[in-house]
Amino acid sequence: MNILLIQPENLSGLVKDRGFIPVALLYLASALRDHSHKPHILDFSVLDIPKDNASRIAFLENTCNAKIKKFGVKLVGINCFSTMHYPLVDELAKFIKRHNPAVKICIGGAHPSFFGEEILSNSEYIDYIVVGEGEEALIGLADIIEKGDDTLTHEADISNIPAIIYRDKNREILENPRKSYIKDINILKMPAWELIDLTNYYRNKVSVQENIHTLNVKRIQKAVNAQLETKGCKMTTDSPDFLISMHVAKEEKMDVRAWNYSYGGRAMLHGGSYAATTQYDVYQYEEGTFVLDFVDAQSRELIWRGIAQGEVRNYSNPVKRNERINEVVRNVLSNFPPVK
Ligand code: B12
Repeated sequence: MNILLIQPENLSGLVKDRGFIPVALLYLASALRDHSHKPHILDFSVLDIPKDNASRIAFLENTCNAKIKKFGVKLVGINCFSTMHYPLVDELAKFIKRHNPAVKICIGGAHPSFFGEEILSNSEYIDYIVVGEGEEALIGLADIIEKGDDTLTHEADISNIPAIIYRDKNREILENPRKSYIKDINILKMPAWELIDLTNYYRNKVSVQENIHTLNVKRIQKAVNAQLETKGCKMTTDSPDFLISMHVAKEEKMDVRAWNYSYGGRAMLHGGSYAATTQYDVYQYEEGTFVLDFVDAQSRELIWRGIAQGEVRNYSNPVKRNERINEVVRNVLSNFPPVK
């Protein structure tokens, strides 16, 4: 059965960055898939939500409804990450029910795990709450809904689902106890990463793999720019000769797709033209590796690469850290430009 899993938009005023990896939904999706269901993820945290309220509501409604219609969805699961997310979750449930009254809505996450009963007492739109780990409960619910809505009124079926809060046919709120927590998390399937586009979650265009403090990225860029200026290259947005992509690997043995710009590597534009050399695709780097790739602006071929290993560390003293960054960058760029 097709199931739509939704992460609400970002908390306004709290979160400036776009995109929170919907870890819970990815785990739930892989569990559902393992039981022959077809999950789809709709992550509003990576979408550009219109600011004006009427347009915002229309956008949320239309986006949900289009997915529900496209996949013939009968069950929607919404992640309620925190208490602050709850108004967004209830609002989404309302928008969905307004156009799809037969669609069942289930929510889970930190807030509903503690306030499930209150939520069902007050919300007209939410049908089920899952308390705590949601894999088994959501699969159980999906299996029942797939058989047809009527079976939901059969208490025998639903009472077998652990850790779920629901209304019976008299609209009385019932809570099934949790049997136990998942004792061996290794039984869980890997999150269904392929259901999202990871590039949507990069921070400030620095990839998840490059995971380094934004300020350090800025310092390194500044140092690179200063070095390149001494070599006669000027930053430009107008017909550049080459692009630069920077990668910093903090953890051991990290794959870095070195110059695929669609991965959002931070590109800076400079003037000056250089000969092409060999092209690389995937690398493994040890902790603290700092890589600067120069890519031909036209052909997108790698023309030069500078690597420093074990050089990127956390310095508590900002002056020392800046000196170190400048030194590392100077060393890396000492052989640039390559001899034609
Ligand atoms: C990692 C984490 C973060 C990361 C999130 C990384 C990411 N995903 O991108 C960061 C650091 C960014 C973060 C930020 C915040 N966090 Co935080 N975070 C956590 C933490 C430690 C783990 C959450 C997690 O990913 N767990 C792993 C997944 C697999 O488990 P899960 O989310 O619980 O999901 C399972 C179940 O809940 C359930 N489930 C979840 N959703 C759904 C949906 C359906 C349909 C179903 C059926 C089941 C279900 O099934 C899932 C799989 O078993 C929790 C504490 C904790 N130990 O849970 C706090 C926690 C969730 N965070 C909390 C808070 C408050 C925040 C912030 C609001 C803090 C702030 N003021 O900025 C922000 C909000 C971020 C946002 N999204 O807007 C609180 C929420 C408490 C509350 N009642 O509000 C928690 C509980 C910490 C705490 N004890 O205070 N957080």
